[in-house]
Order: sequence, then structure tokens, then C-alpha cells
Amino acid sequence: MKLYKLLQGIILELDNQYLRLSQDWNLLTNRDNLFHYLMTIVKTADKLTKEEASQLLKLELKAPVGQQEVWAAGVTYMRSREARMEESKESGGADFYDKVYEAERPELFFKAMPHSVAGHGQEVYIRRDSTWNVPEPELTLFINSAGEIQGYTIGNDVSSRSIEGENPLYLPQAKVYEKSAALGPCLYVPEEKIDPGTNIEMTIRRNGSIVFRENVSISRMKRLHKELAAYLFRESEFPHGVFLMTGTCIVPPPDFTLQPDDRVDISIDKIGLLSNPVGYRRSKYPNL
Ligand code: DO4
Ligand code: MG
Repeated sequence: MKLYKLLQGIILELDNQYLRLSQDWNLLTNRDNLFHYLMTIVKTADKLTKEEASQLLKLELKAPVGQQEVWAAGVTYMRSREARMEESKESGGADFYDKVYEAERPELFFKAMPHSVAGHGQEVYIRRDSTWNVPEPELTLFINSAGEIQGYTIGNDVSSRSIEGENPLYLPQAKVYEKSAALGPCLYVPEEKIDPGTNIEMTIRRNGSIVFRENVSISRMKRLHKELAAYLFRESEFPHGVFLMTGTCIVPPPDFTLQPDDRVDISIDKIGLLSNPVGYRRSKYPNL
């Protein structure tokens, strides 16, 4: 089943039925055994027609995030390892990517606070001080405060490859800035773990034409989801749960950089479509 977060309330979608929930997002999503809890409330929740639900989703949809931080794993696919080694060979950083791909400890980094996450349909930003900006389509885990993977969403880990490539110590600036993370359109809560054969596809459009498209199965990931979750929870607590992007397996060619007004569409089987236009940040504080 799927949970869509609205400006006010939540829509639960189950087998083409739509139900309106008024629960608090953080309390609801952090329940033990979320799938079974949602099954118990299905009978009593208010029903919506398909038209009512699609109108609300059109006008009120937000990123499926409450007070949860967003973290990310890196170099979990061979494709990311190769691309990173290439981009950082001049800075002498290439070895680090090779080592982390092989190491027992995964690369995990902080990605976003909830307020800076873009939802489906909202703009993601690229940095003005970067010459090479890319989207990274990533299956994203939702892990509750007890460290259990309860759901999944689609993530876009928008990144600056020129800043990261110049020096791996610049990683936080390449990765963490306003609207560099997109999540959505929903939180997908299946009864069983996601199918390892699940496909992820990214399409980038410029002036309405496709300039990049690729499709890969998440089965190519080197690490297990539960292994990434266990490392993230080793010495940290997440009282409302946490989102964890699992790394990219799709990398556009080296001469590709995002431009304002591009559109990035990422779809993952069973979860849906996360579509975001690309832009530059318009500062609320023009003197900064
Ligand atoms: O090591 C840098 C980041 C890697 C990353 O974001 C990815 O592999 O998806
Ligand atoms: Mg990434």
C-alpha cells in the first residue's frame, strides 16, 4: 500500500481504493509493523472517490517526510565506483572510491533536513558554483526508530560532480544544499521486502525532448539494505525514523550536466514516478 502526505492529512492507497487518514505523519509511519497496522485501520477510515483523491494529490501533495532526516549511501554499485574514480583521478582521490566499494564499512553521509527536501513536482536545485551537476536516482529506504525497514520511496540525490571531483573532502558541499534531495511521490509500504528484481528508470528531458534515459535493476547493488540500515543505526538514534538513499546505479555520460528547466523523471516498479523540474535557488535573503 502507499501513503501520500498532503498539506493536511494523508491518503492511503490500497488496491485502487483511496482512504483519508488524519493521523500525525511521524507517529503513523514510526509504528511497529506499519503494514499490518495500516491493514487494521483500512475498514474504519474515510473513503475517497478516485476523482477526489486525484484532485487532492494534484493540489496538496508534499514530500513523504515529516521530522525525519535524510541520509544516503554511496558507491554501492560498480557504476558509481567507476564514475567516481574517473571524476577524482586528477585530485588523487580515486583510490578512496575503490576502497570504499570493497570495504566492509559502507559510505554513509548526511543528505538533508526535512525542510530542504523537494516533493514530486517541486523544483530541485543545482548549484551555481558548480560546472557539473547531475541527478542520482536512488531507491530510498524508510527505516523506523527501531531500525526496521518499513517502506520505500524514490529519491534523487542531486549532486555536483565538479565539486566532489576537485577534492573528496568537498563531499558535503557537493551533496548538501537547499533542494538537493527529492523524495516521493509516496511512501510505499509492502507486506514483504521489495523484490530484488525491481527496476529503476531515469529520464531527463530538455525543452520537451529526451536527452538521457536508462533503466537498471536494483539487484546489481553490492550491499544488502539491512546492512546499510544496521551501519546507520550503529551509534545514532532517529526518534521519528529516517530515510536512507541506497546509492546510484545510473550515471549520465561525463559531458552531461543538468541545466535550469530540465525535468528529471525517476520511476521505480510498484512505487511510482518522482518528477522534478530543475532550477536555481531563489534566495529569500538576497544580501547573503
Ligand atoms: O562518494 C560519493 C557519493 C556517492 C553517491 O552518492 C552514490 O554512489 O550514489
Ligand atoms: Mg548518490
